[in-house]
Amino acid sequence: MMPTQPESSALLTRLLDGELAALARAITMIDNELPGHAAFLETVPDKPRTTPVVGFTGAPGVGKSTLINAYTALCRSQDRSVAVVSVDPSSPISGGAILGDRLRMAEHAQDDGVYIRSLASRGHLGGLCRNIDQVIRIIDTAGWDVIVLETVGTGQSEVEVASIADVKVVVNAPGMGDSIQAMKSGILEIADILVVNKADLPQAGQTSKELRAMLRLRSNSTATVAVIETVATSHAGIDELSAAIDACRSCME
Ligand SMILES: Nc1nc2c(ncn2[C@@H]2O[C@H](COP(=O)(O)OP(=O)(O)OP(=O)(O)O)[C@@H](O)[C@H]2O)c(=O)[nH]1
Ligand SMILES: [Mg+2]
Repeated sequence: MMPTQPESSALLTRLLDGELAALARAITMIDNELPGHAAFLETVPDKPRTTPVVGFTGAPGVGKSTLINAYTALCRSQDRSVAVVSVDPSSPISGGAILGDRLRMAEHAQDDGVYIRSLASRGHLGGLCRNIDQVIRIIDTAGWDVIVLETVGTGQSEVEVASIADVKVVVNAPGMGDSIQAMKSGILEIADILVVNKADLPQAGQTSKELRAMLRLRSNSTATVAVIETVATSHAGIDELSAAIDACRSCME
């Protein structure tokens, strides 16, 4: 059923009041293009976004969700609210992955200052990109302090999704030729910050060296890209990562 104009503005009022259920409802409407989503979006004030979007992308299993969990904990210790949006490219079969993300973020489950949402990409890149813009606009309108976007960086489409972020963190893990994989899919090209997660593993130093060597080969960029080693499971290196993210943000302002 089409929501009427008063229904749309009631949803907006609840959203502006910070009601989590209203945020969830609005995102579901937009993500699924439910009847009335366009009418609702028309009621949303058209103003420049003020909430920064920090994107974490990288190959499956490098530790993006664990890293986001640790970064979220740091933001919360600074009293910043965090909305996490995970875009899952393989969603029809990955209920398990989403469940896993929830487990990794479980320490924030009781915290009203953390909102976690998984979105399916359903293989429709254009639709996804259009909708994710609107999802981000809604979270910004709702007044969150930080938006974190998790995408699996395995192909060009995910690179495009990641490009929406103001600060792009590309996550790598030691061994497995991940850095080569990253370069092939073009994610190194968009990185503002390179993370070598799982720095507790023996080959981490080698992976950092390889990434720094690759950065030196890039001819089309003068910007310096930080390479930061982290152990997401023990929150090691997260202060440094957060400082690098903040430095990127202040460069943009
Ligand atoms: N040894 C070690 N393991 C880690 C570290 N960070 C994450 N892991 C483990 O790596 C596995 C994958 O972590 P996730 O955070 O789910 O990785 P992801 O990149 O979000 O995975 P997908 O969303 O499936 O692409 C989990 O078993 C984590 O516990 C780390 O710093 N060191
Ligand atoms: Mg994940």
